[in-house]
Amino acid sequence: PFLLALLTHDVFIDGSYWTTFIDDTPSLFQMVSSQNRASKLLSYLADLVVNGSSIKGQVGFPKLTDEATVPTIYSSSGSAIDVSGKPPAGWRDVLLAKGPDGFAKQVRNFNGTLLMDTTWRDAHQSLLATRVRTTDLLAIAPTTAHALSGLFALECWGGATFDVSMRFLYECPWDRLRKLRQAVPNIPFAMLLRGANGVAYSSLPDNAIDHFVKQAKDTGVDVFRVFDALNDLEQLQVGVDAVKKAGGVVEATICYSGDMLQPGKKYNLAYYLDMASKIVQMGTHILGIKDMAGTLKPTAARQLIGAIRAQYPDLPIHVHTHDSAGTGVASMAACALAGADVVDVATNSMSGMTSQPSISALVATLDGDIATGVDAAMARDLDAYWGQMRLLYSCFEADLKGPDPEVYQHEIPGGQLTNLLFQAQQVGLGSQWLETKKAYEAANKLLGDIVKVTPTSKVVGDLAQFMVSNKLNSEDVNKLANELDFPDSVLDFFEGLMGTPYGGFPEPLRTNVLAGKRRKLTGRPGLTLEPLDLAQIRKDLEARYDNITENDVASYVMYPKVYEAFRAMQAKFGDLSVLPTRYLLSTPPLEEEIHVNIAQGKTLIVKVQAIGDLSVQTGTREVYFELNGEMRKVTVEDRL
Ligand code: 3PY
Ligand code: ZN
Repeated sequence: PFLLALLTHDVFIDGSYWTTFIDDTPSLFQMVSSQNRASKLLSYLADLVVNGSSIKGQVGFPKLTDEATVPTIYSSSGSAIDVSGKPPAGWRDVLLAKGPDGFAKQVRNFNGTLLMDTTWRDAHQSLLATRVRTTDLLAIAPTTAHALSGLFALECWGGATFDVSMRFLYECPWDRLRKLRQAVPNIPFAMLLRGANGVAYSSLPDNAIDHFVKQAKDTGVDVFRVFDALNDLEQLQVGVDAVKKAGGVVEATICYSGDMLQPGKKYNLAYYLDMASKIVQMGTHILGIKDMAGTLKPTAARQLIGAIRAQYPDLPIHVHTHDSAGTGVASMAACALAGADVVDVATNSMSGMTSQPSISALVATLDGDIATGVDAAMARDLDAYWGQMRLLYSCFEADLKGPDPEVYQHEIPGGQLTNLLFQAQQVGLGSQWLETKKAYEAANKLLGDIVKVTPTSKVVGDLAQFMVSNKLNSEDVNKLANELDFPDSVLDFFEGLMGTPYGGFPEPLRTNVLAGKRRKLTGRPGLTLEPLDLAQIRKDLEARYDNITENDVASYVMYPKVYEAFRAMQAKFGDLSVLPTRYLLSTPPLEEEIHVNIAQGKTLIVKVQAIGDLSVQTGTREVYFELNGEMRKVTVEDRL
């Protein structure tokens, strides 16, 4: 490409070049770089045209075949708001002015209940397999900064988004955070941190968590919801300490498990109050209550929040739920009435069922009683965009039809419920789904009725699927425990790599499962993990890849294999985050103009013109393109 750039340069063509022409003409290198990018992009499109989408988990094609339109929002006087201007001051301005302590105090003093919008993280994690891409978030970010300027926060990062963005969407999660931060200066950003597991599936060395959290804070996260999947306080503390050191807002969180209204429940009001007191001792700006399965019924919500509020009048309380059972709005309204300071909702088109309750439904429920700081009309108008996104990402829908009343029995967290249903639908067996839910309940009992949320929910899900596919009941598992070849996640759990469950591990099951395979950890896993040599990791990465930053080090530490695959994909196809989603997921129609902004002010206009016949000798096809008016041909292997 460099030679081509040189040979086609005007100065070369008219023969007027001079000896230092190459050194004096940096634009030649820029031309090469954009030609490289264009070639890589054409390689991706050629592969897409011949072999179909490479995005995992996709079934069918987007129902939205046009560019999504960004709605206009209007001020209370009825005039259209110019969203390219500075957005109104929000809670982030309070945070920047007063720091985390002053921010938390002001949140507690707010006369009403604030809202956190989870649309950019948990809602699409729960409904659309976490597949919403940066470009589609960025397109609505300026309008969101204006329309929802009164939000407590936008949850936009962490949880599964980190892993999925690199693994399945070929995008850099840090790049997403940085770009969104630039577009939304006024609303705090929140992330979900899995305590000592960071955003991974088991514990990492403590210094890896410190490093990751500092990067997250410096790149744009303000509020860190930190939980541990077994409510193990030692594991929780690792994440909390990391956030304190980084200067973020700490939201140390209790995972609500089961239904505390049921008599004889392991996780009852006394358990939660004890946990709350230990978290207060640990020191947190905000107390989080995370109802990941949506089993916090309105009466339980009133009792739980009421009791914590009575004991800790000054403590800000923030509640999270999923609407799986259909009670989300009622439960969050109950929390608000009982004194919660913040509750979670999602934009209407991305709410309900396994996602968070609807923002407009909750605002309407509280109307006349409790202020939320959210403009109801703007929230409604903004949602027009998300209605279109639901169509664009329709190929990742699990297609749940209504609330699942069995959630009180199986206690499957929202995101996992859609995931397991989707997998059962792929096998095509309706009965398999009912069996999976029953097996999940049985697996949970076998494991000792544990708190179920990533990564422990994966342990229960893996054991349930293992039982279904091997036709085992609970008795068989107990009897055959030392012979069975359990999934890795089950071994990790019993080894103690995810911490210790409340009430301890079930015995003799633990001993039998581990026999001859794994040791039994006694303390928290981080105590036996050597600190990482982060400077050396950086040097090693620099030797292998260009443009390594501390963000890359953090990505590699969290998911080494995923990071390597992501870089390999980038080396082959370039930065795919610039491609509009409908062209990533479905073949562009012949002759349709595809506009791709590869850099500021640099747009490629591509048309697919024809697809050649299959060459039987080479197993390849030729795809013909027009690129910015010029013909291009790409040869690609036909893998179908
Ligand atoms: C995650 O850890 O990804 C979760 O969403 C837990 O609820
Ligand atoms: Zn959630």
